[in-house]
Amino acid sequence: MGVFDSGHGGLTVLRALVDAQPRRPFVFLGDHAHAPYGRRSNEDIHGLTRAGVEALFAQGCRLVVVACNTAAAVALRRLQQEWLPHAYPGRNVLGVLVPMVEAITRVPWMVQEPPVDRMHEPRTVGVFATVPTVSSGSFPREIGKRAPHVRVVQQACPELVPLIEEGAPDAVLGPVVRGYVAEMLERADGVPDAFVLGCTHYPLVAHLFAEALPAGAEIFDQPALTARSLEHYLERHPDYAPELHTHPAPLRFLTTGDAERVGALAGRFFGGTTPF
Ligand code: DGN
Repeated sequence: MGVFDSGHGGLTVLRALVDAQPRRPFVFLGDHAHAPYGRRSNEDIHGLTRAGVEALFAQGCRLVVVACNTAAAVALRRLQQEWLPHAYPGRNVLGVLVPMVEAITRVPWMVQEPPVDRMHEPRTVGVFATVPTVSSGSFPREIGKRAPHVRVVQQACPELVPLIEEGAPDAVLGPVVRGYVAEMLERADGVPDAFVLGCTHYPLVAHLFAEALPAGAEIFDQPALTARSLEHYLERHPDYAPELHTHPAPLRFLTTGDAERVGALAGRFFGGTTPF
């Protein structure tokens, strides 16, 4: 099974996938030569994502998880609708955004309409993400399809991905995260009921978000939710599932960038050795 990301971030998702399904073989491809996607145009993101998925198909993967919110938000729908059915029938591409949205909208208070006397106080979800993910409107659109009465407040965090990639310490990242949280709370005009860390890099600073958000805030964890959703998908579509190995399956790590430089940073995201 293939896992594609613009860079390192998807390794947080791969970690959860491997933990949940250790006997399935995974091939990871990071498009480090073109990362970060957060600074690119939609056309660029679309073309690069398609090339990455195609490279994983060429490795024999029948199913590819686009483990990048930016790529999934901007490119996935078009790839699934306009490209895949005629270019690669019998193969599929999944994202990380819909599993998250499905998990959020399964929470009972999200799916029920608020009582008539509280209609003026809609439930609110706060989404932190990259600039292209926010501009794509994918989170509000997908949440709106399933829970139309829920209000979505988005906060773009353009500085976070470059700082996390550089390995900036908490002393630098903390104030940046607090700044974005403050902007979000001001825009939300009240405290949202739940928060989404809608970027694969943010699990690395989840503790800083938890410190900056009001005590007890509910934060949805994307890697774990994606892993659960993929398990359910493979139960329903066993044709896409690669064969289970009897022991922990081999993992392969590929990059379009400089393997040595990428390998040096990747362990922090994956939480284990990553021989690129
Ligand atoms: N992996 C991207 C995401 O989840 O949005 C962040 C990195 C990037 O290329 N901007």
